[in-house]
Amino acid sequence: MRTWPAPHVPAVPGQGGDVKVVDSTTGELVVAATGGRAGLYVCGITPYDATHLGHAATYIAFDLLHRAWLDAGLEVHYVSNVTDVDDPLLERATQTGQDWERLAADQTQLFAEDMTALGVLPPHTYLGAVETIPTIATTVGALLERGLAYRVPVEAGAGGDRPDLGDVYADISADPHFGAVAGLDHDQTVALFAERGGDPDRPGKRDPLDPALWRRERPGEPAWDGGGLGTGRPGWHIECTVIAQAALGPEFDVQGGGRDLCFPHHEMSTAHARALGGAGARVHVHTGMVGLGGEKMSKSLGNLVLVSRLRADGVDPMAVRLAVLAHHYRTDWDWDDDVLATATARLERWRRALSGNDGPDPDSTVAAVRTALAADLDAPAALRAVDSWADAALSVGGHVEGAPGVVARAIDALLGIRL
Ligand code: 5CA
Ligand code: ZN
Repeated sequence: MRTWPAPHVPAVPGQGGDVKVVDSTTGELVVAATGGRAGLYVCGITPYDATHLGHAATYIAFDLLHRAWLDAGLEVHYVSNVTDVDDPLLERATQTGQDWERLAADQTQLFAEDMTALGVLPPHTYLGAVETIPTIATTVGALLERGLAYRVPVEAGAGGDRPDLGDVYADISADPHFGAVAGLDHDQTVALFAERGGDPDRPGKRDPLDPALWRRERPGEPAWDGGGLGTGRPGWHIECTVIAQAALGPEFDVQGGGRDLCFPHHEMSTAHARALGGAGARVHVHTGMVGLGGEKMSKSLGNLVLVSRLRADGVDPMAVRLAVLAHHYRTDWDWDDDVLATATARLERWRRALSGNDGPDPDSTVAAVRTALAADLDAPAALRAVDSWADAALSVGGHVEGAPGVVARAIDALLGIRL
């Protein structure tokens, strides 16, 4: 999968310290990466509709982590996926009479353009589900061999010329740590599983929560050669497990996504990682949900504010980014015109404050931005620190030569705001 161009990250005097984030598994503030290297897996889009503000907020949140790590001198390996074949994508293509591959390719391209405009650093490894199918099929075969997965008979007409092979499901009862990521009770898990793409009522499963690893060919659905599994397509959770493990190894620092991915997706993908002998992510980080008119913004509800629409309307993407950064990544918040107007005014004010050659001493401002980001990516506090510097620059001014340049570089490198 092709990524988007990497923006330049300017050098800022000094260096950031350890970056701490709240691990959603324990609720505790922990150091996000303990060594000199950091491995980050952020779940990518399912490309059946354009990037909305909720997606943008989630990718901007992890972009802050990426930038804070770089500022702390860490070598970052950022990995992401594109779920370019899955039920919602195929359903949307059928509803709208589009070719599913065309839909996925177009929306993936639009996402790349949106991320470029928003100044999000691209992943170093970026893989689609489709291009990963051979590795996923081999992995599912290995889980079957080890007795950690089982076959479920398919209905008449399914399964191509080998219907006897059946679909393949993971056996969650084989995993004593299942449930460790989200920490939910049984009733909550079954309800969320059904709501978020699972099939608790599928006959033949050992446990209602067992997730699909390999779905056999169905009439009218795309299918690929799965070797001993028979023709079909991969399940969703195993896609992320396999991509993360291939790029980052059996254990890595952070897996991230919106809070709606905590269960079942991250619970299941981590369970699959354990079934493969690894551990998956050491820390799970989840962003709050962005809404519109009091409801979570979602492709299925259709209450979307699209990044591409705002761009087409002439909105400065940096104002969009600043509007997102005005909210802490773990809070739920609503997009509205005021949010954008406030961000636009802030951006103009910053531009004015940064337009001279001299200004107030930048060092304490840069330090305050670093401190805010290191403490659970507190972007609103970082913005307030820049506001204070801008207030001083515009009121009393200052005599430190080159101060605006230093602040501008810090805003660019750490917050991804290019003025
Ligand atoms: N392809 C899978 C992940 S492997 C997927 O969930 N794709 S998605 O397109 O539905 O969502 C992409 C990312 O945006 C996920 O991290 C999801 O949690 C996040 N997201 C979706 N809606 C919102 C929202 N309203 N607010 C914040 N984040 C959101
Ligand atoms: Zn994922």
